[in-house]
This record gives sequence, C-alpha cells and structure tokens, in this order.
Amino acid sequence: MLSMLGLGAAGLVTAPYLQRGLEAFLGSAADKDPTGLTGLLPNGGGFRYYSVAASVPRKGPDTYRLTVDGLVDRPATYTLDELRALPQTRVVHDVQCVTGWRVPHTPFEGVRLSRLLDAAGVRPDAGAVRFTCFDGTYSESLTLQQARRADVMVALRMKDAPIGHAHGGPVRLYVAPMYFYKSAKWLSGISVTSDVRPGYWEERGYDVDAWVGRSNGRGDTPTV
Ligand SMILES: Nc1nc2c(c(=O)[nH]1)N[C@H]1C(S)=C(S)[C@@H](COP(=O)(O)O)O[C@H]1N2
Ligand SMILES: [Mo]
Repeated sequence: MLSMLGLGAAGLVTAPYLQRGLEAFLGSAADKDPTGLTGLLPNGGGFRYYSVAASVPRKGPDTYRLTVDGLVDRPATYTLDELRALPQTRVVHDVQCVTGWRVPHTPFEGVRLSRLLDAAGVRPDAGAVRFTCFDGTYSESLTLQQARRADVMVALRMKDAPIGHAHGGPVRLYVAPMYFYKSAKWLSGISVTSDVRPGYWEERGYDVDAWVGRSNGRGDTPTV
C-alpha cells in the first residue's frame, strides 16, 4: 500500500481504480499514519492528514459524545443530534498549518464554543479551556477570552459536508484565526480550567497563542 501511495503522490498513476484505492486507504489505514504522508495524495483538496495517534475509533450518531465539565455550574453531555439541533454558525477562512501549507477560503459550520460555555455556566474563577479527543492522545487549550471569540466553534461540517473521519469527524474544534494545530480533531471533551494547560504540540514547543503570522517565529501572510 505504501508503494502505491508513492506512485500516487508522484502523480504517475491517476486511474480511477487507484483513486478508489486511495479513498479506501484514507478511510482505514490512513488512520494509522502519523506522518502526514497521506496528505501528499491527489484530490486531498490541499489538506494534509495528521494524527498523532496510531489509530482512531470511528464514532457516529450512536456513539459520539461531547462532554463539557470543569469549572462550570452545569456540566453537560451532548450527542451528535443534540449538537446538530443547536443554532449553527458558518465561518469561511483560510486554513494555515504551522508547517507552511494553506487552504484558502474553507467553510466550517458548527456550534459556537461560546454558546456551549454559556449553557454550562462558566464560574468566575475560570480562565481557560482544555480540549481532549477520542483519539486518546491529542489535546489543546485556549484562554477563555480566545474561546469566546465568534470565529471559534465546535465544527460539524467542513467544505459544506459533514466532517469525515480523516478530518476529525464527526466533530472537531475549529479556531479560525490560529494555526490549524489548535483545531483539535475528534473532539470529545471541553473542560473549563483556571489556567491554560499547554496542549499536545505546545508541550513539544509550539506556541499556545497560535495567531497566524504572529507566533511560532513565522511571518505568514495574514489569513482572510
Ligand atoms: N486529534 C488531533 N487533532 C489534530 C491533529 C492531530 O494529530 N490529532 N493535528 C493538528 C494539526 S498539526 C493540523 S495541521 C490539523 C490537520 O487537520 P487535517 O488532518 O484535517 O488536515 O489538525 C490538527 N488537529
Ligand atoms: Mo499542523
């Protein structure tokens, strides 16, 4: 399979059967690729696939749950249908990875994080939000002020379709103004904390405040 990927990446083979094979791969074995290699595939739409976990379980309407807890008055657990039933917001913005690739004007849709925080009743001593994922490994964090921005959401749709497994579906965090590592895939937990707890990549050197073009020593053109 990897040699086939190599061919595909080099653009040497473009037959439809190969594309079907690649889609099958993206749907299964790609879950085990922590390298981003599959991002070199054709028709990836400019996105690269990332996962720091060796494999990630699939979750759908029957099995997906999002918990909101920590320094809140009303902890809650949401099903996928419950999230879909809440007012949805749509943001179209450039996606920028800290390794350099950019995908312009990508629509995301979902529930504003601020709405879920307000529903939970954030306590006065809270200062930050920690995010965990059902891949069992990844985590992220935002200050409460960042988390309350209108362009930060619990996303259910990307590119006007439900978010697929490879892109962190059924639910991922989406933080429009920051490098894409802030947008945690396979989101399963939102916990309100007193202080920022650095996330997976932040423990490994990336900036917690990950504004595009103004962090991580990078001078990327501002995203719009
Ligand atoms: N759970 C989880 N979320 C994650 C990552 C990850 O490895 N695991 N990688 C991050 C990084 S570095 C990027 S660039 C994007 C990649 O998203 P994509 O795979 O949909 O292109 O997801 C971010 N969120
Ligand atoms: Mo990234």
